[in-house]
Amino acid sequence: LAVSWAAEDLSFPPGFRFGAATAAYQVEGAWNEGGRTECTWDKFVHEDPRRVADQSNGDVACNSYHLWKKDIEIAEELGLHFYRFSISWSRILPTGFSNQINEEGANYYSNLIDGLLEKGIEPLVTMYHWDLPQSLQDLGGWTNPLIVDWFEDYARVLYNLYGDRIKHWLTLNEPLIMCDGVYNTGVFAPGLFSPEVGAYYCNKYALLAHAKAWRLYDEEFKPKYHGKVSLANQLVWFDPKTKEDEALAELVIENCAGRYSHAIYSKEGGWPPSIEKHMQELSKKRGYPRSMFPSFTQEEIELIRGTHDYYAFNHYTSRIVRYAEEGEEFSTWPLGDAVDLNLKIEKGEGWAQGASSWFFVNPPGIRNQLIWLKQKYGDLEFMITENGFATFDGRDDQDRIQYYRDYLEQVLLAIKEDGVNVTAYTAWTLIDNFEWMDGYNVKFGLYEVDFNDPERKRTPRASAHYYASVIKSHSLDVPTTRNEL
Ligand code: GBH
Repeated sequence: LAVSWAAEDLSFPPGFRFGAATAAYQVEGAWNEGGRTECTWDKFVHEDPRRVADQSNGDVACNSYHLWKKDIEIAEELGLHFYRFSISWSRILPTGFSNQINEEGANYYSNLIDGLLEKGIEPLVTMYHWDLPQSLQDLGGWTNPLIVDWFEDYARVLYNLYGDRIKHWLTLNEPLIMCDGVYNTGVFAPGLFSPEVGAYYCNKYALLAHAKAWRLYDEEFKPKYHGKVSLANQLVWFDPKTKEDEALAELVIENCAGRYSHAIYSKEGGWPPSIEKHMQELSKKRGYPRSMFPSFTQEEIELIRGTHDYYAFNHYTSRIVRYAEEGEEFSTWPLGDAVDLNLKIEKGEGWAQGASSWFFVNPPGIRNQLIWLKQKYGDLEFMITENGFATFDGRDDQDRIQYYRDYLEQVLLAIKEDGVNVTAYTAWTLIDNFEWMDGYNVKFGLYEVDFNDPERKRTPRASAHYYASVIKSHSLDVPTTRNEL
């Protein structure tokens, strides 16, 4: 894999595009306004506020439901080419099902889309960013095979409402977190813990739901709207500690990236063979009569295979993988239960840490990830749909600027030295928002939000000025020290 060096030519290819992202539950607020019904995150945080570090919730958040025009102003000020936001399922479909469309909710997104287009900013839509209607969760949510149809119905509603104006869709944000993150840890909504079964059933139905939504667009909407549909994977990069650990690191990468990609992007389709085999053996060992990891039928393999128009992924951090030494306690897989692999997952030496416990800085990770994906799945179009840095308070965020600079440089190297076709980069996030279990303690925003102010005033950080100048010059050849918009 790549050795990292400094890029000489710091300009981005002419068509390369820059954006920023948010997600509905993290910014909108208005949780019970305008016909929106309860989602899993509402219930999760209301039921027991201690689930969130500062006992906060997304009831008001950035109040973007009312302040969306401010968000568009910010996007314009930054010079964004596109703005990625997500749609709240229960704002559009109060029953969770498509029998009833909430007009007020539908209008909210329609106005947001039109407002962005008026400013020449492309709206990029995520259909699902973890806020499942509670009504569907009560029926089993992502472990119920019927979710595949419910999601397809929801997707149809969205294509009908907005398909004329949306050119890039993402079906699911980070199925790894939706499934492994939820069921293997119990710390994400809906707070269920089922590492041996829940995570893997969710994994299967998430892929099928994506595939159905993709095929629906491809058959009925693409001919008239010519848009592209994908899903946004969460990819953590893993380096082997030594040469002896290489095969182990590869297995861990397959468990993180492959389990949500192989079925869609590989030529043969289906689960990554190494993972399927491992899970079969493990299931046997644990006394299950069949694999905990549900298999696909041939028909399902064909349904999922090839359901992409581009490869989208979110990336923040890396880890080092090695075999555990004798007597040492094993690590779990990323976001997983201990699956009887004698491995250790650690941070690398000298890696800086961001404000989140999981956040370690390793810029070459994003380049290695891109190279791996290209080698594995071919010369696809890649869009980075999230990347950004976690801090605590403060507006002079030089460490965030450094993170953006160094990660973007590695993206440039992947494009120029490794020939990876990366066409877009998305900063997480436009404005500080509800950072899930970290509440409002941890900040990812280019703009600071004052959560004590009823107006939720948004103020640019130093990194906002930096990102704006990168976009404007279409290059990293800009000063990293504070400069004005
Ligand atoms: C993204 O998730 C989300 O899409 C976004 O909503 C969120 O605000 C943003 O990132 C910042 O957190 O290194 O193996 O311990 C990221 C979800 C979950 C990614 C925990 C890293 C740790 C995995 N993160 N995960 S590991």
